[in-house]
Amino acid sequence: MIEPIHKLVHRYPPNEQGRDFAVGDIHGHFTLLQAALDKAGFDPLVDRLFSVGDLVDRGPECRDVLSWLDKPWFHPVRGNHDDYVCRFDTCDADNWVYNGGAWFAGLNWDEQREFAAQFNELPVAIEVETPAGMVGIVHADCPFGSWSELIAELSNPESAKRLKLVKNTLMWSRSRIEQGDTGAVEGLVALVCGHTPLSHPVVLGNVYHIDTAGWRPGNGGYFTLLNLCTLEATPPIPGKLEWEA
Ligand SMILES: [Mn+2]
Repeated sequence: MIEPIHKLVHRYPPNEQGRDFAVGDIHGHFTLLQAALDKAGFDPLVDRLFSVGDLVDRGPECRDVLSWLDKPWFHPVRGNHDDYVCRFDTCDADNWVYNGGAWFAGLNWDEQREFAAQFNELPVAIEVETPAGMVGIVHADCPFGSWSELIAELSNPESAKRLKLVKNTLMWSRSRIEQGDTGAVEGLVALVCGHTPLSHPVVLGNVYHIDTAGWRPGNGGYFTLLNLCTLEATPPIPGKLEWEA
């Protein structure tokens, strides 16, 4: 069955009151995330936090995700790890556990179904209007050269098989960052994605890769908060100018 657009793409109007931030993969480290928000002076009354997904697996606080999904200012897309939760009764469980999913196996059946129900509400793409223009958010990459093509495909996919391929790239692809592809995604001032852990954020064309492995603090990882209006990062992106040449 084809999912309707409102389930796959969420749209947000400009934030007239406060600031909008995006953050990279979280992987069950909500205490560390909150510390990064506090450091940036995040105000939950007016600011909004968009997440590139991968909310769970690997970290110690995966169960806390439900209370975060309740927060009216927290807006994640679905990452490949979140998609395991959506498909918990049909996915390759051994592969999932190998990739950090053991916490889910420790839940009882009712809890597993509750997590899956909530994760199935997560969109695979978010668009946010800002004074500078439209910002797109996906977990891994946009499979098309233009944002409107993606939205059209998600709204009215040619086939269920093709929708599966599109979602696969949205949640799993690393080819843009691995190949250093500087091609822009047209129709956006910025596309923000995570999925590939980096020592610092990397900007290729108008695509911002912001997973600085805040979920791996022992190895020097930290959370990057990207301001969606100014496209400035906290902490700042070192060497950003050479990537923009
Ligand atoms: Mn991922």
